[in-house]
Amino acid sequence: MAEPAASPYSTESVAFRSALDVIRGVEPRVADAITQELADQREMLKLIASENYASPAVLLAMGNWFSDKYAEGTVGRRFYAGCRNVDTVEALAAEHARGVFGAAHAYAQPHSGIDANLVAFWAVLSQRVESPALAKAGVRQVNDLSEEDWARLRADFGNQRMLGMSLDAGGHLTHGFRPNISGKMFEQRSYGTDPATGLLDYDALRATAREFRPMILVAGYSAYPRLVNFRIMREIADEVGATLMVDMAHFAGLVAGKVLTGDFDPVPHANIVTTTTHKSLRGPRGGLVLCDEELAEHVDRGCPMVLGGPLPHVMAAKAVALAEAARPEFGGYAQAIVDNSRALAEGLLKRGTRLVTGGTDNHLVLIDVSGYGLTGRQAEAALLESGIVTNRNAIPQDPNGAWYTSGIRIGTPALTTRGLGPAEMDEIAGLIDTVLSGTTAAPAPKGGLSKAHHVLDAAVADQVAQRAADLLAGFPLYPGIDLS
Ligand code: DSN
Repeated sequence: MAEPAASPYSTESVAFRSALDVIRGVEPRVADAITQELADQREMLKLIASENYASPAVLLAMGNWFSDKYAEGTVGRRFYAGCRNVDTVEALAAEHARGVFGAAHAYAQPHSGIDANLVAFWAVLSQRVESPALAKAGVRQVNDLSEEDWARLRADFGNQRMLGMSLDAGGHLTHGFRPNISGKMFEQRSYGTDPATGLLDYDALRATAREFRPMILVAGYSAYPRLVNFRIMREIADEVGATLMVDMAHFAGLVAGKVLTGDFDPVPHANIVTTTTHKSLRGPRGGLVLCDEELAEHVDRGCPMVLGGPLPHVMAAKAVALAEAARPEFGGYAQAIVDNSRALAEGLLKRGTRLVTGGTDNHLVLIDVSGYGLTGRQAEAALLESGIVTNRNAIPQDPNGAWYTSGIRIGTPALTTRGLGPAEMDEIAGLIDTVLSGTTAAPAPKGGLSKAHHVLDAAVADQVAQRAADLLAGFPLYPGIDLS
């Protein structure tokens, strides 16, 4: 009998082509959208600092029947029967997370970074507010409290303080700001950066902490291009009796890859660390909490405290991604992210672009586009027209506020995954400068200049977009996947 003909496609191509065929049989428009998304991502010069490209193994680990399982509870202690395989993947995700980050405890259930932060906030409240109240009342659980004690405890939950980095200095909305539930739960105060240097001002932070005496000191950022010294952060937290929580969502990949070590590795210094798994860590979209032994039992109450049922298919993908991050080559990837970020910053600086803090030590660069006479919104739109995907971002003391902004945040995790290096970063810096130099603010209808609209010669945009496409063609995205 003749051997079946070998598939002309790689294993990865066969897997994704087959999956799309199955989906196409039910709702072809979804299959088409998935196919188009790959085409779009292949053509974009993706500089969004919080995005990346997960591996085929991570993507495939998410698309299966684990999606159908309910598994409230923790490993080995579920509220549903039939969870032995979910236990396996959740335990693996936690084991890999502990190994990669050197953490005492890991909780892999949060669905996102916001959820991970909520778990952390309520773990601290459980440890520092609820547990003492239960002990004082001589009961084991909240249901056993008298109505009076329960009312007092509920008031105490809402009467605690948080100190976090200000939004315009690069902090995150979930670090106690009013539009997010964290700002409604906690009385919040912010610390910021030195107006002269743009760098974190630890002396001012210490003074604010001494005066404000927060229960939680939050460190971590989504738009600060420098390192944070977590040893100093812990000293300040200890001095004022605060729990140190670090949100490392943006730089978790740099911690996993051992680029951030010693004082700059949050895990040995913080009481509790949260992260997303999809940014520089390059896993599936999701969250993760790491903590010391004292907080472990409180963190494990995340579901049902603030989380819906865990997503076992995503926990499976987290386990795969963390296994990838444990490999020695991930260290090379993490270092290349920072090398590329520095090259991008240097390429911009030598062309006269203003950067917040004058450079970068991590995966992101924050451009002050006011030097080009633009708002962040205008710059973002002009770059998009030119095939460069970024996001606008407030800069310290931003005169244009959080909507129009004066900044553009760019980051290198995604393009580094594609294999681009410092030479390409220099060229990309040139493309960015060409677009921003060629863009002007459009006149406003009532006179003056618009903050929203811009003018850019279509020929310049087309030329840059073509060069970006040519550059990317040399670094194929998912080279093993052929859907044609
Ligand atoms: N959306 C993420 C970011 O872009 O930084 C964090 O919320």
